[in-house]
Amino acid sequence: MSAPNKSYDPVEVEALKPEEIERMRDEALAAFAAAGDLEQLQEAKVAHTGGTSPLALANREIGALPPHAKADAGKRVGQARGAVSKALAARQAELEAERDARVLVEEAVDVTLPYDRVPAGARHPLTTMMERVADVFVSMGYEIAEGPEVEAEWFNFDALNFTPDHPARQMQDTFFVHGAKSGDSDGESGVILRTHTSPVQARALLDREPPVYIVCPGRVYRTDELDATHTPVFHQIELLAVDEGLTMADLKGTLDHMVQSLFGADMKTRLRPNYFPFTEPSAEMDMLCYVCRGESVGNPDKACRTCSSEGWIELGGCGMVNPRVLVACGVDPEKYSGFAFGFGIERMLMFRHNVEDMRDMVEGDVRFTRPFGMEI
Ligand code: FA5
Repeated sequence: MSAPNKSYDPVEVEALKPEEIERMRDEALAAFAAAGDLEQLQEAKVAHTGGTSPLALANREIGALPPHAKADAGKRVGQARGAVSKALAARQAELEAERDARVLVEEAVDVTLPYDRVPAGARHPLTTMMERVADVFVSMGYEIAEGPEVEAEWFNFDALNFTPDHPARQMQDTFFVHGAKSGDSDGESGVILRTHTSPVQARALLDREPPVYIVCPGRVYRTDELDATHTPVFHQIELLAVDEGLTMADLKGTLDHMVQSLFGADMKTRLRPNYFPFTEPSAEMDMLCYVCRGESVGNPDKACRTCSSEGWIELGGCGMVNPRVLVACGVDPEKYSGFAFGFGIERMLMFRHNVEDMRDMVEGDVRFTRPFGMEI
């Protein structure tokens, strides 16, 4: 409080008496302290700092004081109002902190609780890989063709120029559903699980008139043991083109286009002589190593695990359709020629995504499929 001023009568205005102002201040401070939550504090704030609060009204009275008394009264009211707004801010911060702490507890989520929602599924990477390859050919105008997995021996072998004593027909390579009926004068075909997608070549040629451009993704079966690089049930993609004037150059161009679409514009393929009964000439097709692009060859500093530093990866088999197959399917080999190729999707997935063990693809563990994304 200021020093007594003889020419000033503090009793001139009741509301500005020093003890009155102290009372107003103390009441405000007590109301703030008593407010138990932010709502009550808001009410106390309106009552003690609002336009009609005692201190605001007292402030207005200052104007009515004689000039010599204004400064002293103004100082007292100002100090009281300052103390009130400081106490209000402090209590506000206190109550907000309490509220935040309470909300954190009340709205806490236990992320370790067992989760009862069914996780969204996704297609297997083998399926999406197969579709991706098929799409390359669909965009070139090829048609998707299908054939049965339980297949007539005739389509799987005879129509494709496999001789009756070909080793692939043996029980150790092929799952037989039942063999040819013995003593059957019509020589009725046995029934097997198809060992490759090539029987769809014969089915497509019997179904359609050339020109024929088909791509066939599908599941095939062999009596191979399940190991890191083999499975008894796997997937192949078959391609067949039969038209007038097709040559090995068309085959090579198509293969290059496929690997460039799937692996990048600098990709290329190479052909190595091979033998398949249903193509002549036949070749093994390799593509430039997807990882080292051939740079690991003769370069121990850049050794490549994907291609064992050979620079090339084996993709599958291919060749010009054997005229005997065309004849067996009623197509004139004098007029038409064709090319075909087929390869394994599991092997492609292995080297494209560095999968070291093929068994991971068939065990159905989502920890394997999840990194491929939830593509549907
Ligand atoms: C064939 O199956 C021929 N039908 C391919 C063909 C089509 C040649 C058209 C000419 C014209 P092959 O037996 O090599 O060929 O098998 C092709 C691919 O299937 C192999 O390169 C390999 O990638 C895959 N494959 C073969 N056996 C298995 C297996 N047990 N597990 C996983 N993939 C396999």
